[in-house]
Amino acid sequence: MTARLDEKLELIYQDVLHRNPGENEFHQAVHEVLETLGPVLVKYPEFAEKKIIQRICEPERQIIFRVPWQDDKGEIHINRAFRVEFNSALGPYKGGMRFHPSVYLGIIKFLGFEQIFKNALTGLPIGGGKGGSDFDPKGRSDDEIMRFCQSLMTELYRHIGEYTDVPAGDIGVGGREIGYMFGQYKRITNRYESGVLTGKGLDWGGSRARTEATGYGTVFFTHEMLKARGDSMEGKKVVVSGSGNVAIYAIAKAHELGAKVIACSDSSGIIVDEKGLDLAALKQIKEVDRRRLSAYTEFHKDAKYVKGGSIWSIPCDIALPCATQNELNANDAKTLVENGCIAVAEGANMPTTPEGIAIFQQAKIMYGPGKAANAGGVATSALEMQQNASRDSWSFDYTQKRLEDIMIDIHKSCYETSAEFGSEGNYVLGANVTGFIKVARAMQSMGVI
Ligand code: NDP
Ligand code: 2IT
Repeated sequence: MTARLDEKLELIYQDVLHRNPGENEFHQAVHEVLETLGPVLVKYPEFAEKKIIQRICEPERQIIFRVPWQDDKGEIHINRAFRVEFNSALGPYKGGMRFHPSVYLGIIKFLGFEQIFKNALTGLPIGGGKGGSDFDPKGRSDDEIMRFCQSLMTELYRHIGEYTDVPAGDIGVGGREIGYMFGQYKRITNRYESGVLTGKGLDWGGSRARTEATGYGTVFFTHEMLKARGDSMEGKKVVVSGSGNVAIYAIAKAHELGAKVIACSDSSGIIVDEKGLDLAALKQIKEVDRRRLSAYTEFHKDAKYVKGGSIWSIPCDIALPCATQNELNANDAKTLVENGCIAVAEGANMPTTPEGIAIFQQAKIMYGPGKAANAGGVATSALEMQQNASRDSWSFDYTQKRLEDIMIDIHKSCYETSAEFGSEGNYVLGANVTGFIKVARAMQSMGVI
């Protein structure tokens, strides 16, 4: 970790380390928030008195369970799944499910912790939670995915509900998986409870613009950062990491706003297309055919595929990390700054290492942390819950406008908070402090629970 904590916060952090051994990503996420809370405790000593931070750092409930399933050959597999119900001060636990072989408790806890503050920033009534499994969906058939989702939901159903905990997608979990999980939930409970999951299909309770929301929201946020400095997305050269749900719709919106995205990636390699990435080809490869990104060169012979390497060595004006945690380190940050990058906004959760963040901040380039910049996904999930509760279905344009307004508001409140606490333009402080104060006030009102 880079910055030092003041004494009181260091004690809290040491306790978190002690109580959660080996959970490095969780430690990192907690440290990053604590680094910015010093001035908040000076202004609001009652939060320290009521031990709000200690309570926020301890999940309300952590569920770990076995998921047995059979592959197409009849072989039995055993995975482990998690749901961490972190904080329900502002509403039912809300956050995605991640299916990736790297998943363990520490990853789910870092994601759940971040989710508390992100969800608070949306201004909508949602608490923070996250779940997932170490299941690897790569190379699995549709039937295998279905059996896995059904087995997972056979345990998870008893812990979730429209007023309790509302899962959604994340890495490895999209519309297909939400469909299989919703089907099993409905079958077990005998309830058509639309609001129990978000990211549903448009024919059965899903919200228009939810698929696009995270990527679109990240670009709306980037645009706001630029506008605050009299600039815009128009004509900017952009690099986006990843090529999944978030990356694809970040690319789409960046193009719509007049920027040119020249590169994206997956965990195997990088595609560089100096003409600007072809969105239709990307969607065909990733969403329809579910292939690897290297297939892009079949569509564009002049595009370059680079196996491995860092995407951040490609010169750009704007960098949008949209793949995974800690994918952008100090060297990458240095290279980006040296190459003239003016803005970084995180579509992914915690993609920049603490050392990378310090370099962006020292260079005084615009840096929008994931909690703020990728909040459009969960915000639109909350809009899906609103539509479900009122048995309504909104148009794409109306939903997108609500999303855009929410991102504008998040940018504004982060900016204003950064100025109020003497660090104008520091969106890390702005996002953490704005989110924290909201949750802390609600917790204080509800007593010691
Ligand atoms: P997808 O599964 O759709 O796509 C993930 C992309 O990131 C893929 O291109 C994948 O490549 C790449 N990736 C994943 N893990 C790694 C890794 N270890 N190293 C390199 N590349 C990797 O997920 P999403 O697009 O939904 O999620 C991307 C990020 O955005 C995550 O951090 C997620 O938490 C965050 N996020 C998602 C939201 C949503 O609504 N979906 C909302 C807010 C944040 P490969 O195929 O090779 O694995
Ligand atoms: O990290 C995130 O905010 C998500 N994966 C989306 C969560 C949600 O409930 O839509």
